[in-house]
Amino acid sequence: MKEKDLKAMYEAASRRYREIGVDTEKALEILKKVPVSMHCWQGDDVAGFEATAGGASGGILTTGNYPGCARNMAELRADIDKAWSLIPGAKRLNLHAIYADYSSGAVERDELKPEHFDSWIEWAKRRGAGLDFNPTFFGHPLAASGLTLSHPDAKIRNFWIRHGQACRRIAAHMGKKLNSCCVMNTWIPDGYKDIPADRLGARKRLAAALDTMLEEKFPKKQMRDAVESKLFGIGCESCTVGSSEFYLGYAVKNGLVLCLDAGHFHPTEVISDKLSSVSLFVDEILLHVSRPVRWDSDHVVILDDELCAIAQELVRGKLLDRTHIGLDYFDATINRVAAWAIGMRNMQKALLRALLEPTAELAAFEKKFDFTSRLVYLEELKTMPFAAVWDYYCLQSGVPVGLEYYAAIRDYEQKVQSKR
Ligand code: RNT
Ligand code: ZN
Repeated sequence: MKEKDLKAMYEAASRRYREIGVDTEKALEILKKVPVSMHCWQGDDVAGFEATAGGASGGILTTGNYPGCARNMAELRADIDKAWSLIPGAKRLNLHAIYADYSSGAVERDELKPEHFDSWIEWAKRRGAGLDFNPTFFGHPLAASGLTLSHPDAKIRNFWIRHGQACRRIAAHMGKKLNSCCVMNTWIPDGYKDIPADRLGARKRLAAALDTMLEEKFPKKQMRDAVESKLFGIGCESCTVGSSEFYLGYAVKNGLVLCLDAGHFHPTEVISDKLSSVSLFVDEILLHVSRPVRWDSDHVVILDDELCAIAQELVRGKLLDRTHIGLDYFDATINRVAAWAIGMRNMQKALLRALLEPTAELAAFEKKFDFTSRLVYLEELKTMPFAAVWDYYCLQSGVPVGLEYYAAIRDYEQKVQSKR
């Protein structure tokens, strides 16, 4: 579509929104500054760069064998760059420990040093992006039993504690070097397939291990710790040691960031409804925006009702300043750069839609028990010319508008990915 037409459509849309008291320019100003942290692991099916790639385990798995998967650091970086050229707005990159730069030689996970991420830090600096980080408590022989930080054998438990400690130092280093707080998220796969005899014992061990792992203090400007709960995983259906209650309690007690993964609750529970509650008891929230289909399947994030509801809660509850938005899914049945671009663009579309609501008016209707007006407005909002504002935003941000971004991916697939 011609630039002139896109602009004209935007002007008309802007007038429509003004009629209901919404300033599209203001919405775009806010949107531009909300960073979304893109998960590096969609690019290579959670394989990482360790010599003996363990891949995902502990209840998470990537399915599919779409050709063109990134096989090394250079390819992964090239793919991220391609994806980022198609995504408007502020971006961060979310790394896992297994994506260390091992060019100076292999090391065990408990021996990882900040230096192993210097080339990523340089990479991020050149792109003006921040980094987030995750210790990797899966895909390793010492995680094969299904227990890591809650393992009854102190030798194994301590290995994982040392890994966590090493990762916290790396996260602080990233935050310091990039002058942007690095959120380090701890997720462990620990759990039991069948009914355990001592749930409490395992949870006591996890709490004590986390206490040790978190002993070293770092300035909040450099790094913050987040903890991520889960309901169940394949192979640990009966008990997950790091349950929702466990980590909510642990985060509140220890002043940590609470991570809410959209796929980690009972299928009829939604994290959009949890944001306002937890925001009263933790100062910051980390989101793992994902799409569970019947289970924690980690499908590509689409612009569905729950995604819009999450964004609405962030905007309506004024939570954008204290929520770190990250994506977490892995689909190997489609082009992996497309998987990133689709999810990242959708997250931003959802935020834009939420920012284009007359938030105060809607709340005022509700306060007066005028539920009719509330419903009429909410329904009419769904067919307001949101797309024209989004297209204009892409144009303004110098990224392809509409289906044009797919043309760029097809071209990249043909010239680069298909040759791998
Ligand atoms: C697993 C968790 C976790 C992982 C990533 C790779 O169920 O969601 O966040 O997906 O750390
Ligand atoms: Zn997650």
